[in-house]
Amino acid sequence: MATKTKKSGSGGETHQIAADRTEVLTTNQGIAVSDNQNSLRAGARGPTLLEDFVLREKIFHFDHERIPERIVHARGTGAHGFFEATDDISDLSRAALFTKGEKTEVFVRFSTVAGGAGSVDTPRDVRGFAVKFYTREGNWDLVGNNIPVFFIQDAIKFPDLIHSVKMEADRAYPQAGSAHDTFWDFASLMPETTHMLFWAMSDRTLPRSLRMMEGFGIHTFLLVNAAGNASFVKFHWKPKLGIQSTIWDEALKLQAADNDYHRRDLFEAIDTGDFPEWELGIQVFDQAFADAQPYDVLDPTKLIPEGDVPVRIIGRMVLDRNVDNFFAETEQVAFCPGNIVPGIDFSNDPLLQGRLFSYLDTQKSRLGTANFHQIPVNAPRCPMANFQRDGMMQMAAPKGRANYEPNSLAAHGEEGGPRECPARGFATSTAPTGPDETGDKLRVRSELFADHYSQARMFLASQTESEQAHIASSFVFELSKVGLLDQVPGRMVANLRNVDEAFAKRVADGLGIPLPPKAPAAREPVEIAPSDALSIQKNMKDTLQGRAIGVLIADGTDAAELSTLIGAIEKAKAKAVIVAPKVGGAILSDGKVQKADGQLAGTPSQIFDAVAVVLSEEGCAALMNEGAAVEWVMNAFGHLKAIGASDAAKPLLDKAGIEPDDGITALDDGFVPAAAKRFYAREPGLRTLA
Ligand code: HDE
Repeated sequence: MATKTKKSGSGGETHQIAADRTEVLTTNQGIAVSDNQNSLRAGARGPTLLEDFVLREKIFHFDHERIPERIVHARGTGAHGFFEATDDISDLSRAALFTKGEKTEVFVRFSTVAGGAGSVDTPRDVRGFAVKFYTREGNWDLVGNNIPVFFIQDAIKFPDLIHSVKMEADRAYPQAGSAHDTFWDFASLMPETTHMLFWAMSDRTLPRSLRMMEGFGIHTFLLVNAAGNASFVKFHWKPKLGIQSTIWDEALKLQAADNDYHRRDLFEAIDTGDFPEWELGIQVFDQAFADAQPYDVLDPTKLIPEGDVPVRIIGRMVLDRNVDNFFAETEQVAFCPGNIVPGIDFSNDPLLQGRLFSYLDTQKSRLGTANFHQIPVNAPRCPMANFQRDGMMQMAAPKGRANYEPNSLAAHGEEGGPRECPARGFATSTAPTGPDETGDKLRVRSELFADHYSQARMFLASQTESEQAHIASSFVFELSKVGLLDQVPGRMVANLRNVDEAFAKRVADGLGIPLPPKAPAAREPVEIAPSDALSIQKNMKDTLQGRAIGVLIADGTDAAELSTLIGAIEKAKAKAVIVAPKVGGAILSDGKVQKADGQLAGTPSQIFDAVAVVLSEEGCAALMNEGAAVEWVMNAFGHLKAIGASDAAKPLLDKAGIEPDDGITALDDGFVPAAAKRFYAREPGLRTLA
């Protein structure tokens, strides 16, 4: 080996040797391992020797493979992509990433909030939507959620909120869910949670796919232009595939079918080139608008209705690359709302202000070092230079003596290091920050923060009848899981009376409790006009793109009928997933074997957006006694999905209790358009909703 090495000094030789050995298993010190099956022992039946450095190093490293999971948002999944600015907003912001046509690399992590890293993907929960933009002026982290408001108004309540919603302290359950005593105890004592509770109890917390949910920056931020003028801004992500949610019964069954439903969906979409895409929108407004509203724009439990300030689209984000390594990238990515670039600034939202401390702090605890910014997924893509030095796991080896500033080392012919740059640097804006910054030092909130109900009422009034029924039923379900604290459901309903009397009565009736006296409101609610933008059902896209259709076949299935159907599904840019009693497949009418993508017993219909049952008489007869086949059809019907069926499949549909409606079609041209919809009108005939 040495003979092949170019003699360019000892350093060059070292690298050459290392490169030659990439095929050889080595220890972390680069020493070749001769046997990776047996540890070193004194005789075949003797004790293992302490001197076995190969064994010791391997076990030592394994013992330390885990880092603390995130205290919230522990379960998540991430992907790489890019952001492209599509509109010129230089009048509003000087940020380079918003220059029309500019493309910026991004890393996105989606998450649930309450569950641990090993919990499931589909509980009723808020979803995190965190985006790291590696801009040419440094990293900007927009760390948002899929809901535009939050539970609390002040960072000081965050530990209480999270303690109450996570598994209970003594019994360590429930995992990943809010349907338990301590959460509702806290929520019912904190009327400021009311607006967010309505969102949380809606189908927003049951997204069909991470690719089909909206994202929000939640807080009011500032955009600052080159002249230093600031405007208020709210950030929105709008999914290209439209918003789509599941329903509660479906979400429960999804947990049984596939714990990894969302991460699998995202990974597979990117892997097959069906890249998820969102538009970035902004709502921009000024101080005069802010002053005229019946709510405070610094209050994170309030949104700005889109009817008052329309969302202007300024860019698009595409996720086009899966991670190479989950731990190195998704687990080690460190988002900090404090990472901001010139042209964007913080508002005085008291929740945001608290976050600016928390995220930097938590990274030290999770990643173990102040040098976490050197981990590749966190490192800026633009040059960085400063006088920060040393610390655990320092990977850089800065040369020279310049580790302080000011210095005059350059005058001595040495490297003096970087200098501040007022023209390019981040400068906190002088613009609207509120009138009270010179006031007394007080632990108080601004007056309008006391209105806890007006926007909850607006949200409820913006929903379809079916959505309102889902929200009422979720309140009933969750409060029915409150066990020992029997004062809690009544206290919650007493708060709900401030939002809507009929709704509160509905929840009380669903719980079978008397309507309690109305809770006194800290501030009387006002009427705010409903907004269609707040409803999922009013905004769903009739599209099959990005969706999956389950196609049930058995021996004897008509080959031509099947191939026409698959062609139509694929033409609509959806995935046809063949399901058969055996994964080896079924023998079709033409005698050929059609392999299945999933075995019936392990591929229930809840994982699909619509189903087709393509059976011959013989195949249907065989499936009539198959519980999984009857459930397959029954659940698709119960989850309000379209069912396309061949004539011969009718007995199976009858056995599953399927009643004809617009969603039950033949396998003709009617199926694909129906499959793009959900049939909410079917629901009242199927289950009792509150
Ligand atoms: Fe977070 N939050 N949060 N949060 N949050 C974290 O940071 C915190 C809040 C959000 O995929 C933690 O790195 C405080 C609002 C997302 O890695 C921690 C407060 C919103 C993620 C933390 C809030 C969020 C986090 C845990 C109240 C929506 C996951 C691990 C002042 C706008 C990011 C970590 C990822 C993660 C603190 C409130 C979104 C502990 C103190 C409001 C999407 O720092």
